[in-house]
Amino acid sequence: MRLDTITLPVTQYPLLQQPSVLSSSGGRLDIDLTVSAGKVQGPFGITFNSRLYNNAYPAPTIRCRAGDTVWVKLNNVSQDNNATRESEMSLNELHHPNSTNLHLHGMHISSEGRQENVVLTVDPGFSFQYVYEITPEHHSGTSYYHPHLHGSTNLQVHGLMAGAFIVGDDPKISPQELLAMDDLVVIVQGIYLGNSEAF
Ligand SMILES: [Cu+2]
Repeated sequence: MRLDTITLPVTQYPLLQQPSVLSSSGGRLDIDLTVSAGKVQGPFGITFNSRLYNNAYPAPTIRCRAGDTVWVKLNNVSQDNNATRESEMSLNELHHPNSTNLHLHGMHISSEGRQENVVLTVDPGFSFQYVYEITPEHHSGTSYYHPHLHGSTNLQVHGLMAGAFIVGDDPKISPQELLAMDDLVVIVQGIYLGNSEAF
């Protein structure tokens, strides 16, 4: 099999842009994530309407340390759901496209109450205050956050609702060489542009 080399005109593409960063200080971070309709301008002249966190893609990077408490108020200001056929839909079929919730993918935290609770629903017009207690023993590393409401997860994640969630290295136990390095965030997402009927 022969693999052709495709040469893309590099100058047409901007350098890697970093999402904005929301960092904890003094053991605490208190932020708002607002979900609303927004326009995505992708490569190759592709533009489409989607749902975004804080009208940005990738969404802002959330940065904290082990032992922190992270308050995230999720505000859903999307339009009402189209109620058509929703009562007939099963759990994992596409339904309630503008309802959402928040999942911290890769984090080791409680799945109850106001923490990593993916059975919560935040409907359009409502807010929910998440409070994540990051244990002092939590590993450092890069995780990510995204919606996890069954029925709308696929639509929303593939519409570019995702952001990095970084637990920074512990300065007491990490080599200086690592602490001196910057974190560059790259989020790779598949974009679904199929016909989604009324949604
Ligand atoms: Cu996930």
